[in-house]
Amino acid sequence: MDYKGIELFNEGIIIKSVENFELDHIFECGQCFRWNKQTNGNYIGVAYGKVVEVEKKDTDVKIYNINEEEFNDFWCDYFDLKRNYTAIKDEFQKDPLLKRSVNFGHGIRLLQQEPFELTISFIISSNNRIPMIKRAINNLSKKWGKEIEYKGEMYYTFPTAADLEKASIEDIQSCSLGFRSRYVKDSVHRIYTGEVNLEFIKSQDDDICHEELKKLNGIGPKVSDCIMLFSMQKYSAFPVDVWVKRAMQFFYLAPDVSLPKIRAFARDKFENFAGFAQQYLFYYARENNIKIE
Ligand code: 8HG
Repeated sequence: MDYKGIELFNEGIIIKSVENFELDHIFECGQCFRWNKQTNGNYIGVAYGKVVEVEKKDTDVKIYNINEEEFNDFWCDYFDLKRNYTAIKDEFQKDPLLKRSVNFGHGIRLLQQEPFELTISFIISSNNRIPMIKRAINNLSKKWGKEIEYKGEMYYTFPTAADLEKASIEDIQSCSLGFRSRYVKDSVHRIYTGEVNLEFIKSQDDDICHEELKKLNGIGPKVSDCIMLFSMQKYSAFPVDVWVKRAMQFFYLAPDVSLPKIRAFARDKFENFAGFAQQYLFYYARENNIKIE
């Protein structure tokens, strides 16, 4: 457990003495698209149909707009608070190469996000940049999600498969999804009809989960790894995008290694913790704009 307990305050709950929890590291490390930094440093996000605000105060974390029951039933796992990240980092820090990335992103935690939202979001992520991905997801949510007011502002939940099934291909295109629109349309339909069951896929072991997700159009190995890592708790996943490729080349491998070889090397090296290693590497490489000669 990475926290001591919780207390209540009038607007939500306070998680006491939290370890390994930095807002910027968690929300900017590439795993989520619906959390935004506010001018006061807090983050506001929409997840599982709720608007939630998070603030860090010394070693306490305040979560606005949730109650104790919701924390215990749900948000505690969403923030992966039962996991001991110190133990993971201690192991990684034995590797002098990984140590630099771990120290840099020391407050990263992998959020346990919603499988449908992440499937659609990471289909949108292919060949795309994070600000554009965020914009497209926001457009879809505005058009097909549910409106919720928080502190006088309007927020939108991520649409359900039933909500999105109503959207035509033109509607989806108008949300700036480009060539990914037809992949989203097709995946939504197959999930909506039950032909593809994400909960069943989530219940399978890592390799089957990876293969099953790839059966959807628009999902290759990298997108499949992101979905299983960020919403299905499959921690042997090692998504290799351009940043992780550069980081692996920079730290471990020759420059001409192929993506599947990088993935295999990392899964062999980090085993069931590959996904955590990947996140420290992705955040380090992207924030420091590392380049390979
Ligand atoms: O957390 C991520 N890890 C990896 N390996 N790739 C990611 C993450 N988040 C994210 O958006 N991507 C992909 O990287 C999507 C997009 O193709 C690119 C943006 O830098």
